[in-house]
Amino acid sequence: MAEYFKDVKEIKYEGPKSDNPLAFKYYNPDELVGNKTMREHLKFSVAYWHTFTAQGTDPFGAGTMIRSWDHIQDPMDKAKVRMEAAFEFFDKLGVDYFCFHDRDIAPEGETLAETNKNLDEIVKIAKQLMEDYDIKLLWGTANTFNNPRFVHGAATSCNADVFAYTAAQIKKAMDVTKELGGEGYTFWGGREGYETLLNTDMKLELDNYARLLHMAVDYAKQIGFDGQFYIEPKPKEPTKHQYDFDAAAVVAFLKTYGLDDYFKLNIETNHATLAGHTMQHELMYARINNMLGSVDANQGDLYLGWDTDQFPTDIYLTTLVMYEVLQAGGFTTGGLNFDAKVRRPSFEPIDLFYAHIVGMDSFAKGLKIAYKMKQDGKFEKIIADRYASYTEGIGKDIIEGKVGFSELERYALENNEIKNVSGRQEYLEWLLNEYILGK
Ligand code: XLS
Ligand code: NI
Ligand code: NI
Repeated sequence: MAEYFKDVKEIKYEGPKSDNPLAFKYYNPDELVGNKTMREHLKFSVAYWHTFTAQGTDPFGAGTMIRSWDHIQDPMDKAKVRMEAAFEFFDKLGVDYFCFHDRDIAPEGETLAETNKNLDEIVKIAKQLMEDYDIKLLWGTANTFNNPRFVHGAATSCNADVFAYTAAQIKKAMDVTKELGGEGYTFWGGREGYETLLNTDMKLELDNYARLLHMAVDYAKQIGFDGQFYIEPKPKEPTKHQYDFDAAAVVAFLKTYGLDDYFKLNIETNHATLAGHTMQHELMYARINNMLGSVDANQGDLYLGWDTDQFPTDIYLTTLVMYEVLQAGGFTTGGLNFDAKVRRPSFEPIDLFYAHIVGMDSFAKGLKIAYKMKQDGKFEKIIADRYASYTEGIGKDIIEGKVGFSELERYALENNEIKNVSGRQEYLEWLLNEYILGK
């Protein structure tokens, strides 16, 4: 097999003193953090679309990426070579997982039948490579947003033929995910939303979206796919409003339509930001609803209002993400998928390594800090103390449902002096800094 990333050898752990940018300073895969190794905690995954398919286009400019498969004309030949290159990359980087959309890995044909045939051919190659390199599929998904047929949405399109096509495409993507032993299957509603309510039957669109998800649940049972289903919230982009707006909207949707037993959430940092939330908020919301499934690890740009999907480098972010993940008991089926792309001017192949390495090191460091925070239990204790009033007296009665308005009125009338204590935010931010900066 040809070598595609000739300038790079296997990326190794060299420790914090190393100044080699092609080595890990913090990610030491077999190092124990608690009773799990870093590799088991973090479950890193590479996103095929950003790293291997995307060319660096933006609304104002053409692709810039230089890739060793650029010269190949035939789309199937290109898809095959790219797949081989991808596995060399996963292997050199030392990740255990990847994620893909059906259309990232194989080109569309003239008809759906031909498209499916193309996909089957590439999946066969992927399966072999997965075995050869011992790489697993974190989740698969279908791209039901790029092709012009999805102009009005996919499951939420006004056009029933598009709904049918979407179902057929997802059915196939689920087959393929199962074939590759995928640990999950993600629904990201790229165009499941609207541009204007003046032409939109919101009730029908939401009902139809739920109908499609129920069909997916039924089909999973039919074929014996036992991977985890995820919904990935995002408030907007490409549509003006997406129905899977944020974790809260998705949890409510799943409960409304009786789907909550079958889905967890795949939370992405930049989507949280677009929804006006912190990533910690989204993760916590998912966690307290037992729906924290997986993470699309990236970060946005403070000064740009769209999904820039940058590689995560912010240690405050990675620490708080891992703190939530640890609070949830760690990943089971999910992991940290780098749904992130190199900047358009970072067009050389080596930039792909630099990008993933800084992302992995940032999360490794975040994991270690978060683990210490959790072990010390200081934040948990502060929260427990803050709500102590609910563990005795009237608070306990409230929690236990022993009192109603009349009893509470009687209590309040007798209790004229209410005393509050400080929320200590600045102290807590100091405490977080203590952990981040280390002693
Ligand atoms: C786009 C989404 C997408 C999903 C997979 O913003 O993040 O990449 O993760 O369809
Ligand atoms: Ni994503
Ligand atoms: Ni995104």
